[in-house]
Amino acid sequence: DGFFAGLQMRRADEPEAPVATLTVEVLYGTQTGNAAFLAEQLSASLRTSGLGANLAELDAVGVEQLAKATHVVVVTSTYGEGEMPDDAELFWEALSAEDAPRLEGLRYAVLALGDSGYDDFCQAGKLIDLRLEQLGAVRVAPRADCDVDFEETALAWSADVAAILAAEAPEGAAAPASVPAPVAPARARLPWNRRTPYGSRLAVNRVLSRLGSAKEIRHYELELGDSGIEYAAGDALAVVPLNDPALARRILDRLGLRAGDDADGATLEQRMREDWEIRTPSKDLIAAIAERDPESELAEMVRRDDREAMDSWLWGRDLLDLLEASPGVRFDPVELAGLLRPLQARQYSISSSPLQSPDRIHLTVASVRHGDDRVREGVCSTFLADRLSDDDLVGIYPQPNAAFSVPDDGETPIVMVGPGTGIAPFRGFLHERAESGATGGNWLFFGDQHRATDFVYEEELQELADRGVLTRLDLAFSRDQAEKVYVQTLMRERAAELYAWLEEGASFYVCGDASRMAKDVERALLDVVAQQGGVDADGAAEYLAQLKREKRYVRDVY
Ligand code: 2AM
Repeated sequence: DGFFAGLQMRRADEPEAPVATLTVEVLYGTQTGNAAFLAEQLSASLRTSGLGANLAELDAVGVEQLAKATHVVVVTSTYGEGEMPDDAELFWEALSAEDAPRLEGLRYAVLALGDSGYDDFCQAGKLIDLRLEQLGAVRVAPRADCDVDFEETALAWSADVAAILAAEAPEGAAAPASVPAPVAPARARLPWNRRTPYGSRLAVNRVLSRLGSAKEIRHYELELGDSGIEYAAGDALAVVPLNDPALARRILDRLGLRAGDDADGATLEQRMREDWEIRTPSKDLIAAIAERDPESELAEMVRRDDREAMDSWLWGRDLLDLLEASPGVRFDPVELAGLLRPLQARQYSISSSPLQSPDRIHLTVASVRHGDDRVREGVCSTFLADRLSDDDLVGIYPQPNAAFSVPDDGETPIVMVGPGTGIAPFRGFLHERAESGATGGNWLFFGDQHRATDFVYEEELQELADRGVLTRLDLAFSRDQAEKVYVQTLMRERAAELYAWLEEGASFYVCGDASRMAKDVERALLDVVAQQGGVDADGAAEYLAQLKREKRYVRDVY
């Protein structure tokens, strides 16, 4: 009676597991693959300790199926402003419905991944945890909320939960001590990671946008050398930046600290440069400044707990701005170390295909710079753009994104919507389809502010069109006419054709801005389906849900 029996596969080299005495459904919701990876490891640990483990995406599971299970572990990330990851949306819709079935027989635990830089930290995991409880399920272990450096918390939690579940098995499950440390498979699968990134040479750094553009979009090529890194079109690359040393020095000056002071075995300046986020203030740091400068505007907002006012005040301000607004505030090096978050690697969608560029990963990145009096710069985009000399190596590691890939079947048509730097993975897709001889149609919606300055990769796209690879190109340059024209405007104008492509089995991809563009594109898609398919809003929503289930509506949005 395997709930997902088909997924319970045993590799030939795995030892024969004893007959499982208890089966755990290990369900994940993932945006970049971290939650899937952790769920996979947990499943492996459970199996090694003699339990059954069925691994599946949340969206692959119906709530009725959940009602039949005895034990479930949910590992989910959160994306955007507290939203479910794309492969957990359908699950959440069903679980949060008023008529969701009671789950009294179910015992569960939730591991939540998130980023404490956002207000709705770990929101997806929190919601699922609470809803399962409301439906009568019994929590066997407290939820853990992991921040961006999730490894340690996640591994400790997984070991605890594996032990608790093993103890719940009626008999025969191995003692928790035998649960293997899941670190080993992590290394085997991902030889390069945040702690040990591969040092890559930046071979190309070229500006794509033309003079006069509001943006600075660059093309980068990073050498893979002897790293052994393999990648797929649609994957992401993590880049480990270094902070701007001039900014680090200004912050230290402002705090009255000396660059050469010792901070845990390194100089303060070095740690500012390599280890901590010094551009965006952490919540702890904001609270600490407010506490030491109770008369400040910031302190007033913290006291009122006014999120909106705070967000708009913080917009465009960096850590140095906060310190300058509260000039009396001082921290010693130990306090500072406690208040700054670890420097994160930044992830970029890869813009090349391994078939066309096996030895170099290409990135297409907008340099973030704003401010008049003092230019505030994006940490990693300007590290790549400005701060690397020819001898410097850049720390990188791959972040596979198997969900965002060209269809296995080359005959399947694809529709790609990627304005701005959202074009990145689709350049990779087009190269991939060209090199693999895929015959399915390739339709790209691209756009930006102005054709004259922002039409990146114009010649290359033209050439792909001439070769018959790029079957259709629809361009939305929003500011070249009085009325705004966006990618979704063109989708609506081409409704009949777009719907015909979907009906022919096309996959539909979206990449780029999550906060507005991706939402508007989804609305346009729903309208196209309703209008052309002759269905109401519910019918269109179901059509889209079906595309999602078939992995034919996939997004890489941020
Ligand atoms: P705008 O800035 O002229 O309004 C890339 O940034 C492109 O996305 C720009 O042309 C920008 O137009 C456009 N854009 C802004 N908001 C958008 C939205 N909600 N949907 C789609 N495109 C949008």
